[in-house]
Amino acid sequence: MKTQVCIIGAGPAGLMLGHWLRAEGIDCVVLERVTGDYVLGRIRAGVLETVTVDLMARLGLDDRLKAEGMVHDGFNLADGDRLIRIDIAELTGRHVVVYGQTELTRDLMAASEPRGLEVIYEAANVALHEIESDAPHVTYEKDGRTHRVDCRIIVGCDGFHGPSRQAIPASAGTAYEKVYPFGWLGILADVPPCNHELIYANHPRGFALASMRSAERSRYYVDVPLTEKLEDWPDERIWDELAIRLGPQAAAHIVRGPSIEKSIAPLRSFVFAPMRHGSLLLCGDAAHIVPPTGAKGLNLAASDVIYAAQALTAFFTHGDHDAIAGYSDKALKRVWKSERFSWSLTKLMHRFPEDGAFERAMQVAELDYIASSRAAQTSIAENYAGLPV
Ligand code: RFL
Ligand code: PHB
Repeated sequence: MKTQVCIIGAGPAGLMLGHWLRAEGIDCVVLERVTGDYVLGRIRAGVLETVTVDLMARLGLDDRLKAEGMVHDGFNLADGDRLIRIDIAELTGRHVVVYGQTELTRDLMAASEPRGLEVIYEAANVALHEIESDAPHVTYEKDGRTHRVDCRIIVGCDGFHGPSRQAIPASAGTAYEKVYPFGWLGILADVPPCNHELIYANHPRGFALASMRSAERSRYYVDVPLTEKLEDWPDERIWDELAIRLGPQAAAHIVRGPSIEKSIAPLRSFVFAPMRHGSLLLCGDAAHIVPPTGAKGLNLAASDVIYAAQALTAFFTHGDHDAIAGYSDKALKRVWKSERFSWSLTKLMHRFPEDGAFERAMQVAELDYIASSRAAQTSIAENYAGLPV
């Protein structure tokens, strides 16, 4: 097969990019390792910045997002009995939208066939070749045969563990990494949320987050040591822990119910720079990971897609090589700011095992400052709502 752009990975980054390129009349194909159902089975992000909402609108795929997405004008930081509300709308004139990554991916998937975006699921052993040349190719196996895709550009949208970043020689870039000593244990349940806005809580027993997917579906998290096993966390233990960590006010409104999904996700900050090598561009989790505390992962994938799509459009329609060359610097500027925000909110809201009384005093002082300063709240609000693209 011959095409202009071969996209690896049909998560949100790969599908958003594929739809944009198709709309520009650029030929592309998307290769995905697993089935569509498997992709939809992953429960991940829940909070969309304006950048992601606007991208779905630009793609003309926001009907359900507009109808079902929940507009949130604020969120809360809890520390003991204190609840600090960050009024995003009042401080920035903006808001975020609660709409699950699963639903966003479903909307992108449903539009693929009608719009002529070719997505090949269950493509095994995807491998990248000659990425330093102007004529790279990708091979994969399906139905017992080896297939080859010849293209001009490869875009790696294949997440943290995919083959794209690994195809870049280690000497051609730098990997920046911080691994945190805990993971988030998440529970999804068909019960009404305990609060109409998100609550991020810092409690002596650890972190907790109350989030949601709809008025009838809740998503909660508690942080746990990386050594914890899922089987040691029956639903009741998670509900008990949430009731303690989220504080008495929220606990009074928690409705318990059976989990429909439960998983532990490790926390990591990671950036690979540059995000381009030869004819290969990286987008989304393939290039960077943030801890989920700022809800930035999916939104960063969206901003990468915008920069990559603009560069590829300029390249294929006007032969603009500089656009491709400039992609990484442009994307990384926004990536690093989201990395900083996610890291700082993680440090503020979690109890690290290595921390002592001094570090805890710093958290209390920072939360005091945030509670009393409009400037501090504005800074948090504008980062949470999303920095400009
Ligand atoms: P994805 O969603 O990981 O999609 C990558 C796709 O590439 C496919 N793939 C391959 N395809 C072909 N050949 C191969 N060899 C391949 N290897 C992998 C995969 O099957 C997959 O379909 O990356 P993308 O598109 O960059 O999107 C990024 C977001 O998914 C991610 O940033 C967020 O979900 C991060 N994240 C969260 N972000 C939030 O903002 N809030 C959250 O609550 C939140 N929770 C999470 C998360 C990420 C998690 N991961 C990665 C384990 C919870 C988890 C568990
Ligand atoms: C979620 O609803 O899954 C969620 C919300 C906010 C975060 C992380 C996860 O910061």
